[in-house]
Amino acid sequence: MSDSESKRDNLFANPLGAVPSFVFDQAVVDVFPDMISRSVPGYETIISHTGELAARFVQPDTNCYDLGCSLGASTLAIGHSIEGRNATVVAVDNSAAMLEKCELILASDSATTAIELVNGDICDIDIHNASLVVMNFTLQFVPMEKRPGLLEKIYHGLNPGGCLIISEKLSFEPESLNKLLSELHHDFKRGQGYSDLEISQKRDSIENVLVPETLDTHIRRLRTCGFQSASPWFQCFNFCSLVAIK
Ligand code: GEK
Repeated sequence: MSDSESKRDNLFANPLGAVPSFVFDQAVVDVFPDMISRSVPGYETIISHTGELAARFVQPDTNCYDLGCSLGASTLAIGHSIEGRNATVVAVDNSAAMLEKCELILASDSATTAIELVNGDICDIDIHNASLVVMNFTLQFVPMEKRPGLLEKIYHGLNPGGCLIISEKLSFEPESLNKLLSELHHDFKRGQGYSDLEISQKRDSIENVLVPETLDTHIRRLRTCGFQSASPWFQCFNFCSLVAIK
């Protein structure tokens, strides 16, 4: 199996009894591409358009940040889109297992853009001279009380006109709407071959680990930070990608 291929995700296929809280460990790394593409509706679309947004926004001699890079899907989409601009992609993740495999995947890729891998917490790293910051499905894992400070740091690290992409699972109000969009997501997962047991055990495992917020909360917080504009550019069921411009 090559580094870019992934095993089928069957981590929740058998009854687990007490379901452990979800962590980004080696078992998840081994199935990650299969897991995320069968769990997140629109994942491939969001990754490829991340590259297109990078092509529009990344300026010569600046930095791009991929926060929560996992195996580098967004990093590579950006890297391929901005070749020849003398820009650097800084790819950050706090899972050592993810970064180890990410490094192998990047090493076997043809992208010539400079990529710096950082093993660290995105709440602690320095962000500066950025024309693009991407958080594809990462903010939802950051403790709620750290989210405003992280977004303020990103805002200050972006150059004027710079772009932030945030992709997230959303929650909805009222609860009836939340239930509908969540059921549509579970129908999507069933269509991708996940069983009811897998869907319910995964849901239990990410409870309190992945904490979604409403679209309104995201937009208001971005505007409070000072972003000139912020809007969803993609949504499928309860998954959304937003773009915010400084
Ligand atoms: C993709 N963006 O393929 N600091 C650093 N990394 C973190 C933190 C943190 N505080 N919290 C979580 N992570 C990728 C997918 S996955 C999304 C991103 C998912 C990392 C975590 O280790 C994991 O690799 C990633 O964020 C989230 O487009 O699995 O749903």
